[in-house]
Amino acid sequence: MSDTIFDKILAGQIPAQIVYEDQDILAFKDISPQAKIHVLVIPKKKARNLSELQSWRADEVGTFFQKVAAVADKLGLANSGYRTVLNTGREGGQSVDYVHAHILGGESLSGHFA
Ligand code: DGP
Repeated sequence: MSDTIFDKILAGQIPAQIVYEDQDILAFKDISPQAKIHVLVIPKKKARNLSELQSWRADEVGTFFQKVAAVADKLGLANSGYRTVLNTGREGGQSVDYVHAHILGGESLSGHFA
């Protein structure tokens, strides 16, 4: 699997504004924010996209999604609410082939999808 920009952020080879990190995930600000708060969460165990998470153990997938929610809480979004997005593949609008959850919030988001 070739290195993506997110592999390089995870390896510390290029900078990012990290908002949270633990043994399982890294959360950092999106370089092109689509809302007042726009953070990306990646698992440290690499997968290209949501589809590939089917080959993970259920507890690994569960940990990832629990931690996405925990990052949203840490960002202060639990009460106000927020949007999570996972784009998969070309027609899904995925531009970086390293699975990542978008957390968007800090303002009222229009419509049902970004
Ligand atoms: P997606 O379209 O779902 O693959 O989203 C990829 C996101 O990654 C997009 O919103 C912009 C963001 N992004 C791309 N390159 C960088 C980067 O070098 N640093 C950061 N922090 N975000 C990036």
